[in-house]
Amino acid sequence: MSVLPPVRRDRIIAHLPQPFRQEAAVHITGDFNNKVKTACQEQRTGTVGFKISKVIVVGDLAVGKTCLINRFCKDAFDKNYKATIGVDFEMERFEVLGVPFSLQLWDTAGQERFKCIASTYYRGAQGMVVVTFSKFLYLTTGFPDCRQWLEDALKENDPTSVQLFLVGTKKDLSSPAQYSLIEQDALRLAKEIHAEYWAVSSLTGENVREFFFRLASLAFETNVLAELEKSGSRQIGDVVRKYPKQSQPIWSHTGGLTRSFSSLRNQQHIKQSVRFLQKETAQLLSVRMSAGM
Ligand SMILES: Nc1nc2c(ncn2[C@@H]2O[C@H](COP(=O)(O)OP(=O)(O)OP(=O)(O)O)[C@@H](O)[C@H]2O)c(=O)[nH]1
Ligand SMILES: [Mg+2]
Repeated sequence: MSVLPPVRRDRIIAHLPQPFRQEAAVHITGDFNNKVKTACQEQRTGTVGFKISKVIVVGDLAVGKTCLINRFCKDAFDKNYKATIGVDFEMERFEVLGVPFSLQLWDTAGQERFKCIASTYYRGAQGMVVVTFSKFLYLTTGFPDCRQWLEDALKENDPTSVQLFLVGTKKDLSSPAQYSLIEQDALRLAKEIHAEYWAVSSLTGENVREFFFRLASLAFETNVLAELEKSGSRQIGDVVRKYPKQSQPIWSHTGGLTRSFSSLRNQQHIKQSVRFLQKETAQLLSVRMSAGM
């Protein structure tokens, strides 16, 4: 029985997407790590195909966090501002090097009064996207908001294991001359906070897909490398083969991975993931109910 719908055709990643600017990338390689490619070919990616990687999107109110997520997940743009109450999330499924991979994108509220609720969702993030309105820089001096958001979000996570992105939104609102000034400072800030910088427009869609593909790919690579490290010299497939083979694949649409992970152990893993999601969804509903939504 299929638990999740198949991965959309336009969510398939076969090569590592390149950064927006080489000088603004923390991770500079032409393609996926060779070990990762081999592990995917040999279906030795452990539990990665069943994991949900959590990404939190933070930043001041009205900088464009929700629009960024909606442009990517729903290919929609709303020009009217509707503040996010507390938090919201979207799930996006990819297929990277033939392996299914899910991102859970947490859209947090920028308004000060919801910060307390939103911050309870920071924990366990593997990716963090600090969003800022690029033009703030042009109008003021620097990105004063970014450092505080980053500091707060990192308090709840291990800074060494979180991938950071700095995203400047509303690129369409800057002239090319303004934008080139903005970019110089943005690149400096990105370097300082060890984040990869992207400039996007949710209105036009410029760089939005490229950004999320890059994010998903880097998160995937990190997860596979962690699995390989965990298994050490053991072959992940060997562990799985200790368990009896099942007649029915767990997620029939996931192709190769299903064959490697038709084990009781993985059923348990799926149950854990589902329980985790149910818990977080219940919390989210109670937040919405208490906010009268
Ligand atoms: N021109 C332009 N406007 C944008 C863009 N992205 C967002 N906006 C507008 O900016 C406003 C705020 O966008 P949201 O995505 O709701 O902002 P937010 O960061 O989620 O705000 P909070 O939920 O309050 O934290 C809306 O009116 C959007 O239409 C963009 O790329 N270009
Ligand atoms: Mg919002």
